[in-house]
Amino acid sequence: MKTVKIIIVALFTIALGSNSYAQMHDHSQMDMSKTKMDSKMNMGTTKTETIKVWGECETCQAAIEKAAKVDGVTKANWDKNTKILTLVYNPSKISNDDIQKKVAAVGYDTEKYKADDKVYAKLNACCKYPRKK
Ligand SMILES: [Cu+2]
Repeated sequence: MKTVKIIIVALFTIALGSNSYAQMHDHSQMDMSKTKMDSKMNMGTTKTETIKVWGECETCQAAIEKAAKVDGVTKANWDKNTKILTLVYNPSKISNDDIQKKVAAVGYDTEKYKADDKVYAKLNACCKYPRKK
């Protein structure tokens, strides 16, 4: 057990040593490893964005979040007071526009896409938000 610990410490020392060596002598390599680390911390390539989505109540919230949470979207939270939908998604899998289209498709206007009048008409009475012009 002790030997394993020593080996781990030794490996760490080597890794840290070679890393600082690279930082001192090769700036391009340093930048590369930094970028790699940043993307790892972001779980790959996720993006956080907020969009305005018109709606009224908790029912709207559930519908909006469900519609927005498609493949590639890791987080979709809509605030009924601010009408802001916060998205965390992978832009290589889906675009902000496509997510907005999904939300509009279930009856809620987004800042870029307007829901179909027929779909809007089918919303619960409590969900009939004042529509944007
Ligand atoms: Cu509602």
